[in-house]
Amino acid sequence: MNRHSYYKKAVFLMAFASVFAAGCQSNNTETQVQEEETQASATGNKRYLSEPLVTDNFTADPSAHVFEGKIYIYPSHDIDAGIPEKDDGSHFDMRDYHVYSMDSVGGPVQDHGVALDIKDIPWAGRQLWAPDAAHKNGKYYLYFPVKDKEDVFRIGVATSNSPAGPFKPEAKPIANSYSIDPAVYTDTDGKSYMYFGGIWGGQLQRWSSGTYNQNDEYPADDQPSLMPKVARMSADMLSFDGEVKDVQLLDENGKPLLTGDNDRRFFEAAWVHKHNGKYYFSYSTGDTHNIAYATGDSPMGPFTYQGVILNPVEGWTNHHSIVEFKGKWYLFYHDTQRSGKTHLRNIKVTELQHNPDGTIQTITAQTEEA
Ligand code: FUB
Repeated sequence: MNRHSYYKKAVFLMAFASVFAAGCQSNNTETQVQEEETQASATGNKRYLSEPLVTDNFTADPSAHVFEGKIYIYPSHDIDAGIPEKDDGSHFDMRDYHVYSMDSVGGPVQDHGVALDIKDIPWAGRQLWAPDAAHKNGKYYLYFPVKDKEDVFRIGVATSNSPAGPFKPEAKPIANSYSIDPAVYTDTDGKSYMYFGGIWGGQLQRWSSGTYNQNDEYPADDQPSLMPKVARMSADMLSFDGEVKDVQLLDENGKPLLTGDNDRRFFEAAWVHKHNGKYYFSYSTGDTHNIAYATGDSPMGPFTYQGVILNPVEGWTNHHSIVEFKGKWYLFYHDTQRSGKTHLRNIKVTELQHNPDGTIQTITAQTEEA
């Protein structure tokens, strides 16, 4: 399968980023990276669609929601932990979450401080990856993937009375949860669903048999690809109500997308939004890392592939969220503008347009001038 070409692509992009971030290579501290970011931007001849929303922390994987009349953002908090770059993503060694809020897009961004720390999660081992949040029954829920003490990614939940936290984690991970990138969508009828899964560092390829297998197993290129997962949430939002199912991503002929279809098949970063009665399932693709979307008539799927929302961004990961606020739709995403390093990202926002026929206009986050 494409694991090795995927790794080569990451190496290529890292090399590109290193040239782009000339002068940043020999040091790893955030302060030094900050001092050199202006120079890095200037040497790259790049034009960015949006500027970083946060500049005193590195942030990624922004899950945005409207709570209490504001936009709240739940990102990963990237750090340089000094872990060497590794094929399994060990260098993405994040240890806490900060929550951010904005009264308006373009206005000031407030940092609400540490909302959850890995040392307060009794079952956690390492690597707090992309979180999401939800609101129900007057409570706020933070969903987070982290490796347990056996180094297997599981998904946990923590609760708070405030969207800003701090959040108190449950004693155990959500039963039957695995892999990464939880995204919780609450439908207009009040039912909630968790979408999750991520390939390669996210370990989804180790769960094909239904139980964890130390070895990576990928379907052949001409076989249906690994699909993201979905589960209904229980009324108290703390567990799955029923079994975990595949989210079927189909092509224009109603056939499952194939492993070899790298431009369209699932990789990671699931998100669901609803527009004009249609459900939009969006995600990062194959080894190409477009943010693509597929649409369907039920939150459980199936979803039919439609196109690209966001072309690949600088830095090889691509992870987004989509939210409506005061009558406009926004795409939150990240890139590596500030650091030029794949694991030190910065979150951004731009407007997203649905066309009258329900398709979404493709966004390009950066252009390079000759
Ligand atoms: O931030 C760590 C991982 O990188 C996320 O879980 C993935 O979606 C990718 O953005």
